[in-house]
Amino acid sequence: MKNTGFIFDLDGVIVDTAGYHYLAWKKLADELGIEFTEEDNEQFKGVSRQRCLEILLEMGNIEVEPEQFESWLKEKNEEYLTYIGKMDESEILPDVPKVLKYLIERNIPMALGSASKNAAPILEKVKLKPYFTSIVDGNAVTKAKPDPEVFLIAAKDLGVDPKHCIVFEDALAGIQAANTAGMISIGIGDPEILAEANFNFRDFTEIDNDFLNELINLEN
Ligand code: B16
Ligand code: MG
Repeated sequence: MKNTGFIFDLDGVIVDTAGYHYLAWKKLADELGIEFTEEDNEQFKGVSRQRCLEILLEMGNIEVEPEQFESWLKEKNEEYLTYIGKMDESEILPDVPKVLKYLIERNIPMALGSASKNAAPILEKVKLKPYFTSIVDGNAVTKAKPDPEVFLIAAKDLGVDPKHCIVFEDALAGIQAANTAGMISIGIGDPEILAEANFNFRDFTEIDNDFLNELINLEN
């Protein structure tokens, strides 16, 4: 039988930490006198911390020295970590554990492929870390999505041919990264935004075992 691997993004797929990112960015934006709304926060999804701060400063027409930039990055992350520290299993998105259990019972190797440098502690807080053979996060990559690097490293770690990898993603850049890697992309969220995905679902409650079996046995 063909070896299939499953790769999951974190924020927006397994847990919804976008609200915490928003609160932490909003606090910094307020300090800097930059208007920052939840709508603005949409463009931060799936984007690296560094790039988020660059965008925020562009919004406020602020230019800074590298040292100040690093200090604001640190400040934002420390605020974000105060929220992460309080997370527990109740914040796992609906039916995610059901899907992870189904796959692990069938010995399907799974990896995390996230832009977040906080991915491992978050998985620990929500007690899902044992499901993943490999965690490829913002510390492991040099190029951000839509570059396929994160997913290609995950495939290598799993020992699975990229064309036999299935990627679950909530950000368009992530879908594009999966497609460029030659993987099967599954959009979780708004099907219009994620129209480039091979398959689309609003969330995991729409994914049943028949579909998972189809993915496991997909001839591609
Ligand atoms: P951190 P994902 C992404 O997670 C978030 O969607 C994005 O908003 C955040 O800026 C990025 O992680 C970096 O996070 O500050 O924790 O390193 O969707 O790629 O799992
Ligand atoms: Mg995401």
